Amino acid sequence: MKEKLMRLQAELEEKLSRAATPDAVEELRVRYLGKKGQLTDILHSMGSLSPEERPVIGELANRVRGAITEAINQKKASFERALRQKKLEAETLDITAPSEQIPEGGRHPIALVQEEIERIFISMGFTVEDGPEIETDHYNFTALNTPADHPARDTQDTFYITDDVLLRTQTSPVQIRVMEKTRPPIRMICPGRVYRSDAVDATHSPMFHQIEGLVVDRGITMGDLKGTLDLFAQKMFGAQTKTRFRPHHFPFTEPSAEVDVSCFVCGGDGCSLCKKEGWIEILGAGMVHPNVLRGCGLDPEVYTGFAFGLGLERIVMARYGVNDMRYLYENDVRFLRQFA
Ligand code: 2NM
Repeated sequence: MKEKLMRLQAELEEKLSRAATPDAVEELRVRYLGKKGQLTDILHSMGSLSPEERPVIGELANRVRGAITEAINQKKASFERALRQKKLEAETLDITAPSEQIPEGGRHPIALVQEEIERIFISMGFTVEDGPEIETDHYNFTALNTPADHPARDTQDTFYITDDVLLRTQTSPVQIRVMEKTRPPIRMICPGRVYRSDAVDATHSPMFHQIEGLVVDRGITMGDLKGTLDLFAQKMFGAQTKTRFRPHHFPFTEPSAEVDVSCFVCGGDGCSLCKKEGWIEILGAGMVHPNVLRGCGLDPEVYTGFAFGLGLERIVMARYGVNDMRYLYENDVRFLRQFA
């Protein structure tokens, strides 16, 4: 029986040395140490031994079991070590390797022009304000002296959410909100998105961007309006730029004007940009209507003001020679890259 045990150990150690996988080791463990394993068989047959032999063989059997268990565990551990080593090698990180090229974004041309205009007015002491794009009928129309039968109020022209709530058609409601809660002097511009029920084509979009301006104080005159817009036009389009005021009508200003700037391409001689006119229409403006001031709690006998509005898309298109407004919204990188 002693030889049997020694042979068993030698056999196991030999087989273990040739085991190539963790599964093969596990198979050996079951075969030698399992409930129906070979060592268990030998231990079961110990009943046939003499009382003198039993403790000696018993002790030997225990030592053999210990040795076999240890050999199997070590073999298993060596597989685990090898697997771990392989994993670590596969995960090796070269922190000195150059990174992949990260594509760099750029400003959208509308944002570029908006910020340029903001900087010009900030330099003249204006604040930049914003407000909700979803407005009430009161702020978008009534407070702006726009009568009930005015075409701008029609569902054909304005996106209504309810009878009373709508998408703002201009940014002037922001100015109403500022006049309601702050005392003059007020010098502000409000850039932002506005919405009109227009079909999309090369020059129309149901959403576009405006910047409106407002100055209210004692003694503000049409001369202040002209001086301010002249300076703006010169800073925006070049020192030689002239402005031209043509009489117009807006419900919220009186008098009102459309304002042209001399063409910054041809200087007024006539070219394809200005359609041989020499002038480009970019602004609407006027003296704030007394009804508007009064509605905001400002006495028109004490305070006067001027206001103006411009469409950003039109300026972007003229400035960069974009002939179709849809390019500004499609976000095709081949278009956008040109402004990066
Ligand atoms: C324009 C043209 C003329 C304007 C008027 C006001 C307010 F709130 F003071 F009444 N805000 N903006 C105005 C005046 C806007 O856009 C073409």
